[in-house]
Amino acid sequence: MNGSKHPKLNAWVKEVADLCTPGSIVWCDGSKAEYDRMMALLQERGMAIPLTKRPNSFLFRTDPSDVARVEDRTYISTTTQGEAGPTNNWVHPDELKKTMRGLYRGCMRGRTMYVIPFSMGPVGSPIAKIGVEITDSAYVVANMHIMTRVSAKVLDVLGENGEFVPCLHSIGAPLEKGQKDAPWPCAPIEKKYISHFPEENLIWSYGSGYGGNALLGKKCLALRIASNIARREGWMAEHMLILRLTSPEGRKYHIAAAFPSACGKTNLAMMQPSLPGWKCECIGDDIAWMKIRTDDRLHAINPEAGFFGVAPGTSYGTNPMAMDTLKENVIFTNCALTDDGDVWWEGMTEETPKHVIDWKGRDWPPTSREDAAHANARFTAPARQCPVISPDWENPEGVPIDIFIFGGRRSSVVPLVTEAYNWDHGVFMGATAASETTSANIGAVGNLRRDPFAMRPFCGYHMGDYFTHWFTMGDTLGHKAPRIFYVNWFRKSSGGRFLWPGFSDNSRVLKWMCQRVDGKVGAKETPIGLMPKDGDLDLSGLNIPVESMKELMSVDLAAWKAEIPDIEKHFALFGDRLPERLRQQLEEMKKRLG
Ligand code: TSX
Ligand code: MN
Repeated sequence: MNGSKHPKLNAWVKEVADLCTPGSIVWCDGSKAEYDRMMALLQERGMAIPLTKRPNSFLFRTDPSDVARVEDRTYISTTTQGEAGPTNNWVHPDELKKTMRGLYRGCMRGRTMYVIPFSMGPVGSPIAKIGVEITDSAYVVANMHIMTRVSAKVLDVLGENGEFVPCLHSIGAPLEKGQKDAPWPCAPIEKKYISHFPEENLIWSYGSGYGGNALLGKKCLALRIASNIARREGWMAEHMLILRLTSPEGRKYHIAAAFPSACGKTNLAMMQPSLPGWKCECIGDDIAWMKIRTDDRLHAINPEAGFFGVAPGTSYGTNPMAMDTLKENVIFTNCALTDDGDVWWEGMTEETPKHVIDWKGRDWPPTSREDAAHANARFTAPARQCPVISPDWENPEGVPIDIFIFGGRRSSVVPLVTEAYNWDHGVFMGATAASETTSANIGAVGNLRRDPFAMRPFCGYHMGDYFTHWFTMGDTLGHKAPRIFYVNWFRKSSGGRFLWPGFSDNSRVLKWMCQRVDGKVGAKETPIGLMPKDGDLDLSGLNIPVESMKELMSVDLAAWKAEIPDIEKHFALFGDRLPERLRQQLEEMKKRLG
């Protein structure tokens, strides 16, 4: 392939080539042969290490400075700062483009520029969107093959004047004649920019080759840019997993759930119920695009085609379905390498291998004080390889959502499950969602961080307006709106032990939610929401002491009242764009707490 039938696309590609001056240009077709060419090239350069234990799978090690998303270098660039809001970094588009053009000038010297046409969502689906990523990284090309739908068919759908989101990416490391390439070329932190121009649906990323900074279909397009488009067009782009739960009677329920990082979202997305007769299928583990369809219900699709998951902590104990997804055709990044040519990470096996090569490429004895795999080490794996992927995961119509779940990691105060009294109360739950930071997050361990709808790093406009959009969607959906719940799998006893077994046993909580949807069980009114009545949560086959269940379900009025100043401080951040309906919800909760 060499160009498209789309004059605007061809003009943009030429404009970028004139600016970045690559050695050559390659149009990608998403084929297996192309993937193999990328991997052959990356092996030749020593960047891809083939794994003898897993067919067609490779390990990559990034530069130690390029291991995660860079939130302080991420920008929402709108004409006014007010539009970006208090949770986003902002620079005026004219200034940011001037700076970045300076960086892009000649930045692909000595490298190949790849043009990747991709679809977020099944090609041709009415909910899907097309993007074109230009990148100078073969690692990005290979990952985009797995995470999105890359193909020549995308260009056919684009035709001569179809719409696409231009996504420009460079690692920011030109290669001069005779210069030896770095093991993982990238730019220093102060030259990294992850920029979004939502007023023109445009993405410019510079200086990082890592995941969320470089695979622009995911966080940049499917969340930050799509959240803007969704608000304008009346739909939702959310940081949510999607799963289908089927009851023993064969009734299907569809659940979308938002959790901040380190709460086990991918584990829940692939969870296998401990309750006999209940079945769970995965539709997506990270992003949901949801539109109101002709039945007036909210339908969700997973815009992605793969999983870009955190490896450490993933095991046959915590997520057997993910482990089975990782048997072949996987890209591993910053995992450790075993002596027999497999990957390893902390928490993968009960026994630590006697020797591995750590993520920095050094000999690692188990006595080392450092972890062998980076805490943010990743796998990139095709969703179709998941043994419990739903047969409807690529249904272009999406699946009708019955239930929204919000949650966070709280060692105290927040009970296992509460149901919102109504949509507005549910929006309040989402807007005040909070999680205690773990070693996998930024900041001190154990701090409470408010992460509204788990969208703090991903909402591409003013978060106060985003809350308003949620109210508007609820008004449109009326009685067909999904029910909203809040969960906390992580409450601990006064003695410091987890009170709830979690994982497969979370199906017991999901079952109660389904029964609530069907009006089959009642609920207890508490100041913080509706809760299961004694005996309604199916605990058959578990032996949790009655005292533990009491502690897990308790609502400590004093502790909840003590949360209010922090919620008020959080709300104050959004200034006059905080919807009145949220303030009202806070007042009502205060009244209920007495
Ligand atoms: O993912 C988790 N989930 C959701 C699973 C579907 N994790 C792992 C979080 C780290 C990313 C959990 N950890 C969950 C959970 O529900 N619960 C816990 C806390 C916990 C940890 C270990 C035990 C129990 C609870 N072990 C035993 O009870 C033996
Ligand atoms: Mn995510």
